[in-house]
Amino acid sequence: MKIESAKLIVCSPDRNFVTLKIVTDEGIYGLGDATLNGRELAVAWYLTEHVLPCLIGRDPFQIEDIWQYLYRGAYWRRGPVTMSAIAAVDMALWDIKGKALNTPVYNLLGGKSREGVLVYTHANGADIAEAVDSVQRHAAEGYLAVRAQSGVPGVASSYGVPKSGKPYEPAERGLPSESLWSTEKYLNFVPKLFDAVRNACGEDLHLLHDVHHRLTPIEAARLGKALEPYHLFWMEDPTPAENQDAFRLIREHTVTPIATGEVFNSFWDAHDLIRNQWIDYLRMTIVHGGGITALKKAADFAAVYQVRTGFHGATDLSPVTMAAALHFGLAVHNFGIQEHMPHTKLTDEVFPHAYSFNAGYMYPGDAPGLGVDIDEALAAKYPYQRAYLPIARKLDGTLTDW
Ligand code: EZ4
Ligand code: CO
Repeated sequence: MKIESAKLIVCSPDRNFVTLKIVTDEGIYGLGDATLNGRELAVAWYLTEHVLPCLIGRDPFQIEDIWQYLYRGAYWRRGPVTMSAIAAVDMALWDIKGKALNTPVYNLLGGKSREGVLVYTHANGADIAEAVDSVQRHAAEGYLAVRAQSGVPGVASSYGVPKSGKPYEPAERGLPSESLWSTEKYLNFVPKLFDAVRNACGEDLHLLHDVHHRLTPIEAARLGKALEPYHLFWMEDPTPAENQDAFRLIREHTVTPIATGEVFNSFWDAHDLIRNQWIDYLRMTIVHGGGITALKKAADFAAVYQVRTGFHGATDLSPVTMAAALHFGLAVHNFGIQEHMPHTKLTDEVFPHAYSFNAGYMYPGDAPGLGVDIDEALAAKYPYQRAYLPIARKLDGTLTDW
């Protein structure tokens, strides 16, 4: 089998997605997600101009060699644009191999280690009462794990809280919006939120919280300690992770489990975090981390240190990445949990898929390959629209981490 052609489908069914389609001379095709939120066209052009011409005529079964060709062969390594482009190719090749061998991708990754993939979803509210209500509603829908975020009194447009009535979607069309941030108000508030949520929901529900890189290490240590009575499943991205050593300080002060890595694009971003056991869950994603091939190696390394996976799964990860993550999560031994922020109805129509949710777990389905397709005619009706993630400023106007 040979790769005959490859193309990009850039569309915006409620939000932007960049999808790679690789077609073989046997008529089998594979899909890969190349969506990098707010920087979509950089990846699309990187693929179109620099990567796709090199793929034509290659054997799509040689996934490892093609990965090395695109990684080492570029000379310039790492970075979100490069690694998302490599990931898209990698996903499409695993999809093709599964279809050619008539088996779901989880079978190519070692087979089922479990029957379903535990997922957590997002609950949020403008205040504590609304947030508690939202957690309870998601638990009633069957979720066994829920992330709770709430508006912080005195801080307009807090992370994770939607503008009235709409589901939360961080990227917005047009230029970047601005949100405000106060560490002091947040740190005083969050323990009260989890006291209320835990009291209302009992001991069994898994509760998670995303700090979204807003704290210094010592502030994160204080928060982790304050949240210990509510035994969170994890505290996410407590501090930016460019300096992996920052997590040592947090670890020395609290037993609240820590998850990080949704912005990582290389195993090396996580190397010290894992080998020093400063984190409990690795949030790298298949799309931004270089594909299934790269993440399998990262997960296997993490397994040696009892670090589990907890992959990013917000709406900017397309249904193709979602499917890849579910196959991966069903197979690897050290799977922990998978984030699930459901896509809109329109997105699901553009990407028909075999995966499903039932009673707290997701299932990749048994279709060959990844089990996701794209309706190109429908996608064409929703052209790309420029969109950005917000930026954040402190109350005095200083730009800070969003
Ligand atoms: O900020 O998906 O855990 N989920 C998150 C998301 C991310 C966006 C970035 O594109 O942190 O809200
Ligand atoms: Co996050």
